[in-house]
Amino acid sequence: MAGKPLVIVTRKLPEAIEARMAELFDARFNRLDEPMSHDDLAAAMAEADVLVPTVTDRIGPELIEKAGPRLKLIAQFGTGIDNIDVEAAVKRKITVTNTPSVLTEDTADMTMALILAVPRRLNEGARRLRNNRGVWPGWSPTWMLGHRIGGKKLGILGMGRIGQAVAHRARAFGLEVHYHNRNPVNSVIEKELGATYWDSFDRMLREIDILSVNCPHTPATYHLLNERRIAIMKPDAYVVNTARGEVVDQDALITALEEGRLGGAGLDVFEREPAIDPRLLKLENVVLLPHMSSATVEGRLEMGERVLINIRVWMDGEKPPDRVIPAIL
Ligand code: 8YV
Repeated sequence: MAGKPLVIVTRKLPEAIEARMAELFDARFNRLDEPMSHDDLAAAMAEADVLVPTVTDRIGPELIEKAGPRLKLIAQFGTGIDNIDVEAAVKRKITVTNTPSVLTEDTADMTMALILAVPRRLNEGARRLRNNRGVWPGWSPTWMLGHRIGGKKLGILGMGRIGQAVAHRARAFGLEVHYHNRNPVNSVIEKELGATYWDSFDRMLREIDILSVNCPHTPATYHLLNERRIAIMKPDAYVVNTARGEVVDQDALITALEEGRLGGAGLDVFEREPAIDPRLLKLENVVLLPHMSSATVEGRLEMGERVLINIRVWMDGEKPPDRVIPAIL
């Protein structure tokens, strides 16, 4: 393309990334570290050649409809793209890209941290000390007992890049790996992970001790873990979610936890973020994190680099490497 494209970035990004963007593009940044309002987003989309949004921007069909004729690329800073109506964008000949792979390991690390933290009551123990200003009764044979990780059955919902990275870690901790996915993964990978494929999510749920949600949020995965399915899980099973809140019916999960029909939960994502249901805050056996599984300095820089590559390749008139193809195509 002739001249520099107008690139509008909706959120504050790492300094080094913004500096590089300022060199390469006619870049406009959001100086406030807050999501843009709907109107500001609409104004940005009316004007820009490239929009760089994040998970906190809801780019629905009505915003895409109103996009200006110059908008040709939505280069999401993030892997999940459930905040963008990709189908509507592609119909308007707007390319959508994301930043896959670079946050796989960080997200899997945090998933593993939750898989350990919930059964071992890590957060609860830490809170006891902190809330009592360091006063505790001293070691006891029966106090703060959690449950052993090794030998338990982990069920991974969604065996993509992150699911597989979780499986690798889980095996090292002696967990038996089970998974449900649209299709089984390649048999070599399956063997390497020692993973058992379950065609039926329901049947897997009945067997496992810990469920890790690692699939994207799509219309097909919305509330995949619903009231009926929670009811067939073991009453002492744990649910860990570092994917998207919408994959789990949060109300049903809370009710099951309140009624003691589940052992606990580790949640990094929620339905209706950034709102946190106050009932969750009252549950001892729930570890809550503020959507921070991919939050590492290294990861954020690599995400920014992916965004830069996608924009530059698009500027060269080529197809950006991380194009998101809607399911219908
Ligand atoms: C990102 C995420 O940081 O990439 C994702 O899908 O959920 C996050 O961890 C966020 O999406 C940034 O847009």
